[in-house]
Amino acid sequence: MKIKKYVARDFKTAIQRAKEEMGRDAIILHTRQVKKGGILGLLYPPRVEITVVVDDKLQVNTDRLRSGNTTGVPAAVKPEIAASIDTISAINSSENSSREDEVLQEIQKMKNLMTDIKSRMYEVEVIKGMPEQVQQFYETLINNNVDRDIALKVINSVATRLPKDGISDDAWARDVCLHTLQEVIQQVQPIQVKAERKGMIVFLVGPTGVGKTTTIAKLAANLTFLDSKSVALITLDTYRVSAAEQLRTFAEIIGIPISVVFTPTDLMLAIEQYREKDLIFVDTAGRSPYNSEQMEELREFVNIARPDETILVMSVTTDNNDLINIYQRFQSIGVDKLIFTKLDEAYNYGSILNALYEIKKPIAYFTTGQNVPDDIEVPDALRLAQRLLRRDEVL
Ligand SMILES: Nc1nc2c(ncn2[C@@H]2O[C@H](COP(=O)(O)OP(=O)(O)OP(=O)(O)O)[C@@H](O)[C@H]2O)c(=O)[nH]1
Ligand SMILES: [Mg+2]
Repeated sequence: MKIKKYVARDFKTAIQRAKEEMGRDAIILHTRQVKKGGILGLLYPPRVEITVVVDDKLQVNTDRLRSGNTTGVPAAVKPEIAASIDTISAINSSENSSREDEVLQEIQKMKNLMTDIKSRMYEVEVIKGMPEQVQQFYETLINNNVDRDIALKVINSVATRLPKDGISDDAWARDVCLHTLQEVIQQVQPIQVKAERKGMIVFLVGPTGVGKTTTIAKLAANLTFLDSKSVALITLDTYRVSAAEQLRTFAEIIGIPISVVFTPTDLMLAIEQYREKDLIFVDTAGRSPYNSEQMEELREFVNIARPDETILVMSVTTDNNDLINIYQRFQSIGVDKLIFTKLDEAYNYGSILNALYEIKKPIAYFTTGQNVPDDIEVPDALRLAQRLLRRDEVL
């Protein structure tokens, strides 16, 4: 039996040395930190000491130890410290590797930050080279909550459309910018009721509380009274009694029929019943886009009804990235158009542009307040573009 102590700066070095001298079968009996005493202790960092043993008999015992049989382990070798050098090295290196992971993550963060700074510097350079008016557009867009990358793309496009040798006409530059913004906004497509098509089905889907039911009431009232269309309502929102009651009250005031539906079969029957109406609105319960069970249930209703239009309703008070996440979740059930609600509660309309830049679906309506049926409008792309270029805070 050979016992030896190794002192080193750190555990890894001590083990390495022990392994070289005593071989891989060596067993660590004991480890401790050693510090020089007295005043010198303050000057020197602590070191580690490991006590290592090589013994044939002990090797057999540790083998037993590894297979779970601790009988026969010599009293001097406490089971908890009798581990082979290789095991300790493995533990030690796994500790190291998690630390390495942390370091790598930090490096990645730094890299991302550098890329971000570089792209910002590039952005500043690009913008500096642009005409004064265009630089102002950029600032205004950012102040209106337009995403930096999107604002940069917009003004890049504006700059390429303006003459290189400077622009004297502010109004012209502004028109070019408005036109570019309208291209991002793309199409506006309110619901078109076709005379020859009866029983058109329109689903309104979306997260909770965004204004689906209120919007259906506004649309149903306007289509009934202003456009003389025959409208019926179906609600799938059977989770809460008050929800069905809310729509029933609207239906009674407008004087149109309503069905409360619990199952896909009931839905088919209700649709059949309203076959001769111009338009059937289907109100759905607010869904958390992250609740896959709720989404699955909604998908079942959509699959069986095969709506002519599925409109996703989202509030502009929702965070930019959330709007895109919500769309991505609902996209799986099929989304044809968008309605943005609560424009009256938004400080600016940048989030609409940001969402449309990614989503690329037509907008059907904006809603601008709680009043039924007045607070709804067909979006005007030019007006939205003008609002995005307004420099004052008031919308
Ligand atoms: N400020 C403002 N409030 C609105 C607008 N549209 C709806 N609301 C309000 O938002 C709240 C929720 O409206 P609902 O129509 O019940 O919303 P919902 O999407 O049907 O809600 P759930 O069925 O619970 O998912 C109500 O207080 C509405 O009056 C709007 O354009 N502006
Ligand atoms: Mg509702």
